[in-house]
This record gives sequence, structure tokens and C-alpha cells, in this order.
Amino acid sequence: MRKERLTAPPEFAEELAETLRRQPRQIPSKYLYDELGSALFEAICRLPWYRITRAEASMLVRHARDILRPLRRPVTLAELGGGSGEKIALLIGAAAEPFPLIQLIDISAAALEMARYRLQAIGVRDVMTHHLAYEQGLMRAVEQRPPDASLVVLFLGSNIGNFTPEAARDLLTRIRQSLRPGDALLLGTDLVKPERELLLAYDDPLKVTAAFNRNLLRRINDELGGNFDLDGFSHRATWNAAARRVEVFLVSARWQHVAIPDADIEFELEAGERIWTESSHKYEPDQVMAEGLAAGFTGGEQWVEQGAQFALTRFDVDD
Ligand code: AVJ
Repeated sequence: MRKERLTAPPEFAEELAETLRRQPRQIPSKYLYDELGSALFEAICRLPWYRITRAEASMLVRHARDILRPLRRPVTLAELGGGSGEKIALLIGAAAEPFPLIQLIDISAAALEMARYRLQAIGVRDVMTHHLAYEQGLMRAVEQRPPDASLVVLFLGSNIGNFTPEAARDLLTRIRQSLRPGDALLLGTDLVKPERELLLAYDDPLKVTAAFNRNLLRRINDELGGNFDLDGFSHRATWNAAARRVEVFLVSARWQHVAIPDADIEFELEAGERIWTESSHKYEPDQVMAEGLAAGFTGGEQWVEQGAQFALTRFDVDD
């Protein structure tokens, strides 16, 4: 009996063939978020050792009015990679003002539907979803913005942490260039903190993060016909102090042969060889500010949660 093949996103095979041939071998972290991966990430957000989501959610509620204060009314929102929409719903609830349009951009269709449902449940009428990666989604959101309202782009959860500093600056610049005077960017960034806290957040005792990571291999097997033996890999997270990032890997337990027919790739893995699946860059508060200014924003305001060490920064676009 032939197992039914799930449909893969269009560039998955091609991108994978390229990144798995690099040394060290890599898998782009955006592919962590298929339906199961998005659900596992939602579970991560509830782990006691992963404090980002709770810290940011409480800040959004506490500071909602201050965050939105300088913006031209009415305000519309566009969220990049917001997942199930929990945070944008909290911001909207706490702001207690009408938002004529909410745009959601996410790579996960299941997450988008969850977010739409959540927003409709709190009475938000105009929700537009864009099932796209960040850059294409941002372009679409800018095309769809109502002309007589300001636009706030939300880039929360330290999603920017997956980008190298160069790519992050690039993306911030692109966001800035797609905005107009009176608009803003609200950026959530996780901050540098003691190594043991970081490692617990990315290698939790319940092994949910390990499942999230290994799910990448399950997904490749199901969507591209891969032959990964999930038991043949262990999850590892390390802190790279010089690069200020947590690096996440799948480590091959033994020598093994890998074939992914639909990506047209075959290779051997040595015992102990790593596949690099994610980087999570951590920032200093001043560095966040500096990056926004370097990207062309004219100023901003920053809130820091001291316990979890997390920063929310609003970057402004002045005339
Ligand atoms: C969604 C990229 C912000 O880096 O903290 C959580 C993803 N990976 N645990 C992060 C993640 C492992 C998360 N981001």
C-alpha cells in the first residue's frame, strides 16, 4: 500500500537540496511550522522554561495604550508570523479602540485560520489573511492598506531572532521602506541572559522542543518521501556567546544513509554529525534601538521586562 503523500510548499524541495549540501548541513527554520510543528510551538509557548510568550503578552496588555499613543488614528495592524493570533488579540483587547483592518501574514495556513477565528470571537470584523512568507506578505499588506489610516507592523515573539544580524537589518530596512510617515513597527526581541536559562528554554525537560525539532524530519519524510529514522537523531541546543545566539541541531546518533527522492538528494551522515535547524539570536536593548535607527526609523520607544529579559520596541516613521 502506498502511503499518501502530503503536499509540500513549492520551494521546499529545492531549498532543502541546497541547504542540506552545505557544510554543516542545514534545514531552514521556517519549515518547522507545518500543522503539527505550529501546534508543538504553541505548546513550547506554554512551557515554564520558555518565557518569551508570557513576558511579551503581559507587556502588550500593560503597555497597549502607550505603544499606540503617538500613532495617527485610525490604526490598522499587520502582523508578521503571528501564529494563532493570541498576542494581536491581547493588544486589540487592551487598546479598546476600533481597528478598521487587521492583516495576518503567516506561513502556516492552520495558524492563520486559528487567528482569524480568535479575532472574530472578540468582535474584530475586518481580518485579512495572507498565507505567505514575511517579505511577500508584507508587500501584499502594504497594497491592501486603507489610505486614510496608519499602519503598524507587528513583528513579535523574537521571530527576528531566526535571522542573522545582516538578514535582520535587511528585513528591518525593507519594513521601513514599505511604511509611510505616521506608521510604526512594533518589534519583540529576546535579550541576552544567563546561558543556563537559555539552554533550558531551548532544551526543555519535557522534550517538547526536541519533538518540535525532530518534526522537521517527519515532515520531510511525509512531504518529500524522505527516509529519516527519527530515532536516529537527538536534539541539541548550544549557546554561541560570540555570535549571541542559541544554535539548535539534530545530531545523528550513528552512521546513516539519507535519501529524499522528491528533493533529489542522497547523502551519508557520520555518527555525531549535526544538521543545523535553527538559530535564535539574542539582543541587548541598546542594540535593538540602534538596529532600528540603522534601518531608517527616526526614533522610538522601548519597554523591557526585567524578569524574563525581553524587549518590546516601537519604531517610528516621522515626516
Ligand atoms: C519563534 C523563532 C521566536 O527562537 O525562540 C522556540 C522558535 N525554537 N523554541 C525562538 C523556537 C525553539 C522561536 N521563534
